[in-house]
Amino acid sequence: VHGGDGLPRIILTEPTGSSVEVVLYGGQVVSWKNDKREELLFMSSKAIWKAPKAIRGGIPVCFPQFGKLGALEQHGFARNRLWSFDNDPSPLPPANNQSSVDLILKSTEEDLKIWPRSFELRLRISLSAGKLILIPRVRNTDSKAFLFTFALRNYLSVSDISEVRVEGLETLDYFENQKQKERFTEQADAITFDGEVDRIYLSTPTKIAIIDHEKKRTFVLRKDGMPDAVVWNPWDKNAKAIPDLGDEDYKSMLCVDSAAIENPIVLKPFEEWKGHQELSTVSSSYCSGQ
Ligand code: TA6
Repeated sequence: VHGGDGLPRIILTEPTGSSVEVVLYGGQVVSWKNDKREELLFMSSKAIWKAPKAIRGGIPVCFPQFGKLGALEQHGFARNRLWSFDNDPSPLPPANNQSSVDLILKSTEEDLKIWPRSFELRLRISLSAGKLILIPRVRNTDSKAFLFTFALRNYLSVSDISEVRVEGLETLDYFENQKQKERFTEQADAITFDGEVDRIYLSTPTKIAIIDHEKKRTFVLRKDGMPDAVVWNPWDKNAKAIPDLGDEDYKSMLCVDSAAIENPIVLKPFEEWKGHQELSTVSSSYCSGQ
């Protein structure tokens, strides 16, 4: 299916009426709507839907490097490459009532010049009622071991960032603004927002709740194989400096990412790493202790 912006889109639907839209550019989820047809993911009002940059919104894949921590471009190159359909996704049979698509990115000759490691990066995207599951896998197809950092960057759509609370990261250590030198410890009971936040929370629980009071909606993020969680909102000043982000867009977005950053993942030849992320939503009666 072709979207209005010209990029071909894969659309997954399920019987209750929710849907997901995926583009091969970046292997990126760009929309997730619930059964009431409300959009759950943020997409920038100034998003640019073409190379060379990643699309600002949805769920970009950061690989083989998160942030600027290595020699590669910020957040690696997987998010601005054209992925393909994966014809060999056999080890993961789809569960009942799920609609899925399997994508793959393989290193090209060009990629090998900037990151000389041959790999296969797979992403299964599955939709069921109220739930979006992403399963990334990385296979080392090289003759030597390599390591990488990784993140699924979830741009969540929120009604008003000042009214949002994140639970599940309290008392954890974190790095500030991508600087991996000094560790801080979270003191707050829950994270709230009144200015820029750009933190990598380390070794988090597998469940994080993002509570949007105004919308009476809670996102529940469950993750496996990706021990860290990045929380990012640029706030007003930084938002103005990001060309593909509307000046006011920061108010309606929050990134909470599933990530493996502090301890890079090491793969020997022929080994495969697998992660798992599940996003779901519940309405306001949700109690975070449950
Ligand atoms: O959260 C990490 C971070 O690198 C921030 O510092 C901020 O710059 C953001 O990601 C956006 O990165 P991007 O390359 O998508 O503009």
